[in-house]
Amino acid sequence: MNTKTLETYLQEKSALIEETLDAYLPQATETPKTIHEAMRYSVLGGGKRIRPVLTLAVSELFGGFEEEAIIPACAVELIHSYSLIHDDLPVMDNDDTRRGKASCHKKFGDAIALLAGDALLTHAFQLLATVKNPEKSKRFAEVLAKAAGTEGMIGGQVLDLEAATKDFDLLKLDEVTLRKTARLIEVSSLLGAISAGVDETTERSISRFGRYLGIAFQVMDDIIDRDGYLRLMTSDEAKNKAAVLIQKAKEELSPLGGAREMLNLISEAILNRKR
Ligand code: GRG
Repeated sequence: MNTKTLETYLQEKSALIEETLDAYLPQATETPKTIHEAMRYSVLGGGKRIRPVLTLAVSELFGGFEEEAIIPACAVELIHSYSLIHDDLPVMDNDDTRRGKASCHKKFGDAIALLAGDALLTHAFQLLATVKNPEKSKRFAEVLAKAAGTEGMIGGQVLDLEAATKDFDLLKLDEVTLRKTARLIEVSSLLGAISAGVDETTERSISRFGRYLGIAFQVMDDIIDRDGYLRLMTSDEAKNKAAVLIQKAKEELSPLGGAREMLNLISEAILNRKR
């Protein structure tokens, strides 16, 4: 399998994700229109879709059904999109642009952007409630809430805010990264495994795989933005840290058997990413 194949795979999965998100998001014509427009504006037509692609690719590795995995895949992308809207707000990072266009609050105002984020978070769980298998529906909601809440992304964001006013060391930065970025990427992988119905040991391996990938993803993000880890190490050292993590991620996959080629390629693409 070569880069071209990965590119085609990502294009195909992104198209499916876009189509499904489009179908499940409220129409912009539904009242109140502004909030629906803001939700659709922020979710559709942009982003690398790395998290939902991981859900689909992990499910595929274990022979899961794509039509089942696409629901948790879209739910995780809705949560990710909400976090970006809120992170761009003036009370957080105050960013004017996101995904190559005006950030949600720049286009719709702070109040609608805040509410659009809230609505996307709510909508993610509404989507999971549509899963026919009640056990899976419950597990999806449970693991996603944990990864997005104070144990994960929100907790990481708080630690990050606090770190800005305190001493910053590698241990603290690793903890922020684990919670703020890696937990959501970890759960994206785990959702695919749960969807495919794997055993507990395999779930744990896949979680570790996603966690290593998630930390590496943030390290690479910091290299691209010349921020975060680059405040504590050189770019070469950071790249080396990411490479070790990607290697560990791939090692988690190797005992699992199956056609791991695509997940290996996705892992390598994270290490080589330029955006
Ligand atoms: C809930 C306010 C709030 C924040 C949570 C996730 C987060 C913390 C903030 C978002 C900003 C940020 C830089 C997060 C780190 C994770 C990260 C690198 C996000 C960007 O993800 P990509 O590159 O974005 O996958 P696209 O646009 O491709 O989906």
